[in-house]
Amino acid sequence: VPGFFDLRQLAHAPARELHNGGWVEYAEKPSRAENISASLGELSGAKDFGLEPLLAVHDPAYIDFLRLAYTDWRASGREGDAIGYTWPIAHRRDLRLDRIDARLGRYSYDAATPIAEGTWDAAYWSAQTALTALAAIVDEGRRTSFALCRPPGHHAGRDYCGGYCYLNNAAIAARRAQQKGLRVAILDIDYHHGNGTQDIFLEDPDLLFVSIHADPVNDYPFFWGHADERGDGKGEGKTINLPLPRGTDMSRYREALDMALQAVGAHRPDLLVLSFGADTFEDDPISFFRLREGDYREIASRIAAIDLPTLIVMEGGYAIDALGANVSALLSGFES
Ligand code: SP5
Ligand code: ZN
Repeated sequence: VPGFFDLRQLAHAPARELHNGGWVEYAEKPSRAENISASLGELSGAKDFGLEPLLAVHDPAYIDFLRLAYTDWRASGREGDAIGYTWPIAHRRDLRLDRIDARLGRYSYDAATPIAEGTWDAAYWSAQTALTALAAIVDEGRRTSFALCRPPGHHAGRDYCGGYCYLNNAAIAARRAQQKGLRVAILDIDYHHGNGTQDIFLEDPDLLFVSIHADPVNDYPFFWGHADERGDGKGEGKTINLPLPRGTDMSRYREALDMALQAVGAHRPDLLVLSFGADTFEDDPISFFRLREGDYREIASRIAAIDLPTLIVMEGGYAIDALGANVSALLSGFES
């Protein structure tokens, strides 16, 4: 499976995040990508497709916010990384305020997503990596490709960041594929619900979004990913959420995966985008499923069996020393 990664994605390195009422080390570290890259060997760099495919998913005012937030934070006399502390509740007025603290609240929904000096550059190249991996399939005829996206993307919506995500890499690639005339399904198998991706395609009748994740009754992001969220308007039925309990192992996961794959097949897509998080791993430090390294190979074999061109986009996974082995196990299931 050809893999793609750009060294500029390492520029994003926030120092800390708010967790359990105190500051802890930021879990989404640059070394995540380094561990995967070391395990996979040769990866190709990203081509530059510019801002246009990003703006096909994200609000232009949100993109401006991401580009300027760190500079404006420092210009307002602050130290460290930009992070909000006030968030509007769901039925907010669309106030376009200038103060950096207000913009951090307006364009994010949690305290896990600081904006550091290298954040914009890294997020930009992470998205370009997804687009480059898509081009390997669409323009070069590859069957499967792997985008080592970092920072990840699936929690980022049209006009918000959250959950270590700034630009929605999978959504940006999926939308570009749609614009090239392809019918697309997104299967999200990160431990956490892909709320940003769901929101972006919620009313889209042509794109199927299926997510298998920890039940948001107990786990982040709490306010999305419940089984009764099925899509809105013309997109009704094109969002499928399969929440699973903490402690889920491969026997239970397999049933959900087979249901998800049946729905993907029934959608008759030309392309599958797989949002892959290795935070379903048994030793993940912030998650509570019990998948093992060998299970990723089986998951991939089952996905490969529905026989679709597949773009794999990296999302979460925080057991850093095991990440490369888990990603390699997944990719090995697509090669056989
Ligand atoms: C892409 C992805 O997997 N995002 C997950 C975001 C989860 N954030 C909420 C959990 C915060 C736990 N932070 C613990 C840090 C320990 N160093
Ligand atoms: Zn996750």
